[in-house]
Parts: sequence; structure tokens; C-alpha cells
Amino acid sequence: MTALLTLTVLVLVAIAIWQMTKIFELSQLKAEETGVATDKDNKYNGYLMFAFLFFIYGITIFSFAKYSKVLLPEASSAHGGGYDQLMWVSFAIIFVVQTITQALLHYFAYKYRGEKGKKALFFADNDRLEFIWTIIPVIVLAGLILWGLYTWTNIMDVNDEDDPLIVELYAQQFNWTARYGGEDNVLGDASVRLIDIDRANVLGLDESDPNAADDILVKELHLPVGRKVNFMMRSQDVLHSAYMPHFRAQMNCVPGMITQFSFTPTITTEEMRRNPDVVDKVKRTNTLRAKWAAEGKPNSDPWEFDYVLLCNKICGKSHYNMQMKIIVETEEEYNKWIAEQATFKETVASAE
Ligand SMILES: [Cu+2]
Repeated sequence: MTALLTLTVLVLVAIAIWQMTKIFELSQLKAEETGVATDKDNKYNGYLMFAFLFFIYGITIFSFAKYSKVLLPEASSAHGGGYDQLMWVSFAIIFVVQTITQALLHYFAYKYRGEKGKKALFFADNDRLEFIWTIIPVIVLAGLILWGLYTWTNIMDVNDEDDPLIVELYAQQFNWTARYGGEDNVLGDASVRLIDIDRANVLGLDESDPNAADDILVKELHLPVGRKVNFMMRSQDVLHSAYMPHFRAQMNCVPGMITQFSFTPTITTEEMRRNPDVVDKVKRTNTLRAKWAAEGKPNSDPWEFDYVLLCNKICGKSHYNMQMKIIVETEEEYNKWIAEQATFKETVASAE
């Protein structure tokens, strides 16, 4: 109660002082007040422009220092290196150009600030200047666009050369299922209309298609290192997006159609766990988790690095948790694992 009273008194005193200042100001007739900025105002604003320049440079340096470590580690797919290179060159160009132009912009705003008697020089045009500021961006942008198109067509060229492994990624709210073609490496036909949950035909495989019998459905994606994988994506309900950040891969999963993406994994899970950036990230995460564990908070078990398949389209309330573990391993390990998995024919219940 005393605190409330003191606070009320303080607020009332503040209002009283403010009102008195206003009355005092109104009683002072200022002859020179014209509403036009004075030299002093302009100089003040000029310095503020400089202050803002240092603010944006400061925030840039701060972000580099503090957040560089949250970037993805080295790409784990054959095409990932070229993709990263394109991105880093684009970043570097944007960084250099913005650093220079921001400095010029703010310096000129200060240098040519309003001053009594100072008049701007007027000239209609300058061919050489216009030529320079048109031709340089044209060359740089055309180069980036051509390089980008070349990279894009290379990455998006899904073909059957080099005996790729065929894998279906099936998206539904809110989980993923992967399907391998089995012995013949050919996926059986499937349709959402054939889904029969009671008989464990969860992906709607067509039982009359001989290719479907040996298909293998799993909840953990295993990939042999060095072998090309052609992914065929389907969605049961809404738009999802299969996002495999470490492989620099993303493709929408669209109900009613099959979309494709192809890449060759180049680094096994075991090798990636020894990557210095990954080791560092695991260490940082686990330090935080140990702290959480001490405070009795959830999600505080020690974490180990694994590749992941995430959904990258906001597809509903549990979207954030729609993921599947990916394990990249040697060919022998992969062959051993796939041999242990049951086929569709073995898991589906007979139609009685
Ligand atoms: Cu989703």
C-alpha cells in the first residue's frame, strides 16, 4: 500500500513538473523559431548518420562473431560443394558491395548536409557515370544468374544413370515413411485409395503389382555412402517439404503427384560425427543440456549427431516434430541392415 502511494505521488509530481515546464515554454516568446532546420540541427543529423553507420557495422561484426557457429557443417553430398560455393560467392559480393555503399551513403549524407549559403550543383546527366553503374551490375548479376542456372540444372537433373538406389519418401501429418524397391530396386505402384490401415498397408501399395511384394517400408532412412539415391516423394494429405539440410536437398511433397530429387551422399554418419564443426556443436549443445538436466528441465538427455530429414512446410500443429533419422553408412553395413528388414509381403495382413 505504501509503495502504491509513493508511486502515485511520484507520478503526480512528474506530471506537475511537466505541466509547469509547458507553461514556462509557452510564456517565452521565441522570435527566431521558424520551423526550418538550422545549421546546428543539420550538423547534428549528419553526425547521427555516422552513428547509424557504426551501428550497422557493429551489428554485422557481432552477428559474424556470435552466430557463425550455428551454420551448417560441410556439405555431405556430391552436389553440396558447388551449391555452397555459389551461396558463399553471392554472400561475399553482397557483403563487399553493401559495406562500401553504406559507408558512401552515410558519408555523403554528412558531407553535403544542409548549410546556410550552400547550394547543390545541378547537372542533367553524365553518360560515363550511368554507363559504369549500369554495366558493372549487369555483368555481375548475369554471371551469378548463369552460374546459378548451371548449378540448378545440374542438381535437378534426376536420371537413372549410375544405377541409383530408388527410395520413396512418404509424407503425412506428422511423420515420414521411407520405402525401398527391395531386391529388384523397383517401387511397386501405390495410391492413397488403396490404404488399408487394418491390414497394415499404410502407404496404399497395389498388391496386384508384382514389384510391390519385395518393397521395404522403414521409419529410419539408411543410405550407402557414395551411391546415388533417387528420391520419389509423395504426400498423403497436405503440402510437406522433404528437407535434408546436411545434403543441401529440399523438395516439396505434393498430394496427388510424385516429385523427385537425387543426390549422392559422400560422408558417413560416423565420419560426420568426427567433423570439428560437428564435434564443437555437440559439445555446446550437451553443455546446455547438462545445465537443463541439473535444473530438472525436459529434453536434457545428451545429444549425438545424426543426419535428419525434416519437414520444411508448416503443415499443421505437430509440423515442428516431423522428422526422420538418416544414417549414411558403408555399403556392407547398408546391405546387412537392409537384409534384416521385412518386406511388404511379410508385413501386410492377408485379405480375409
Ligand atoms: Cu509436414
